[in-house]
Amino acid sequence: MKPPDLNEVTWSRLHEPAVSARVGRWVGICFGITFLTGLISHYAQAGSQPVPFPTSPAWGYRLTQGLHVAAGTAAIPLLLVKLWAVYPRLFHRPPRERRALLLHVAERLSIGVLVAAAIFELSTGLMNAAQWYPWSFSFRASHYAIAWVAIGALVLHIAVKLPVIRAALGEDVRREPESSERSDEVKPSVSRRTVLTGAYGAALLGVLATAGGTVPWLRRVSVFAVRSGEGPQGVPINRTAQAAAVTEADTGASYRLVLAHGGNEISLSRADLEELPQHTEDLPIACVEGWSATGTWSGVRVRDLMALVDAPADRDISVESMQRRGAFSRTVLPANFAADERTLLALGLSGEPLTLDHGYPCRIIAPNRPGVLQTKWVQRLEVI
Ligand SMILES: Nc1nc2c(c(=O)[nH]1)N[C@H]1C(S)=C(S)[C@@H](COP(=O)(O)O)O[C@H]1N2
Ligand SMILES: [Mo]
Repeated sequence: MKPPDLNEVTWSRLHEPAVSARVGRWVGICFGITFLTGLISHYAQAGSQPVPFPTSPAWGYRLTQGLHVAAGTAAIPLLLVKLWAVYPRLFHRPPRERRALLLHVAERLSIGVLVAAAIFELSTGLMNAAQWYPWSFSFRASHYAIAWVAIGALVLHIAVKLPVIRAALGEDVRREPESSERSDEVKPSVSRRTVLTGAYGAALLGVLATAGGTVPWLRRVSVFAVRSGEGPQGVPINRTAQAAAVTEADTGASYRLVLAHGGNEISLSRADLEELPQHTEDLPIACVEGWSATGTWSGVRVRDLMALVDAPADRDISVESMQRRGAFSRTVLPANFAADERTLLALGLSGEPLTLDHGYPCRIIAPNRPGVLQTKWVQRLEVI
């Protein structure tokens, strides 16, 4: 008995390169943006940087990380439509001839790697933004490593498919052909334009959802934004004091900030900090999750504080939180951040003392610094 010809089972013009190359082009653009902005974010968070991450412009990380999450979110529906557009090819019969077969297997393997890496990146990124960690591996290390796999496989894929992509993009998808050259065509119930418009529309929704975490007027329509953009003193809270196990007792009258440099050590109460020269800066909190918000912070310059223990200006500072556990309980403030006059140990936000959830008695706020490193509930600053 003759087996059914799988090549022809689900063929329709919706599954032709004219559609998949168009959606694929946007998947590629989104992955390019997420890759480059991801490298920036990874570098900004690296423990040691051969070239210091710049402190200006203050809104730089806010922009790059906003783009990262927006492009990644937009890529989710685009990738799904792209996979749907090409899936009938999975059922194509492999060629018989040895050399052709080898090439076919190599192509399938590389596409398998690309698809797996792309799905891994988009799903872990989305889950990280939603603060859902059903895994035990380090998000940052694995998201970063697999990004290289995804981008490498993507570049290879584009290179191999370039002739097909070129021809497909040259085709006019607005005009539906009256009849196909193929007699076996399954007549699709929607047009190619509808499929493409749907894909782009869904991607745009993803961008709006992300932007809603940053742009105030968008918040009301961004039902998918992971943070509402609202919080005490006009800035959202990421981790609350309760979640970080920081109590009112820790932050009460017995609270002391320790400044240390070699053998020099002094401790200051919150009242002592209020006696020091105060400065006010408008700076954003820009979270890796993509949302950001500008606050009007007031407090003491970190460089003024470190001068109290005769610290040289060209040294990294270790920032220790009262939070005892977790990756962000201790961070490093690179020398150029510590020296920048906009870098504050903030005591207040919006003209009021910080709320406990925003880091009372004091927190770090520095320009162009990833939100995760804007350490709250600071208890010790030490020259490294
Ligand atoms: N000690 C400590 N500081 C922290 C965090 C934390 O978990 N622990 N979260 C960081 C993250 S991820 C962000 S985005 C900002 C958010 O600051 P906010 O809650 O005041 O908006 O605080 C940062 N500071
Ligand atoms: Mo964050």
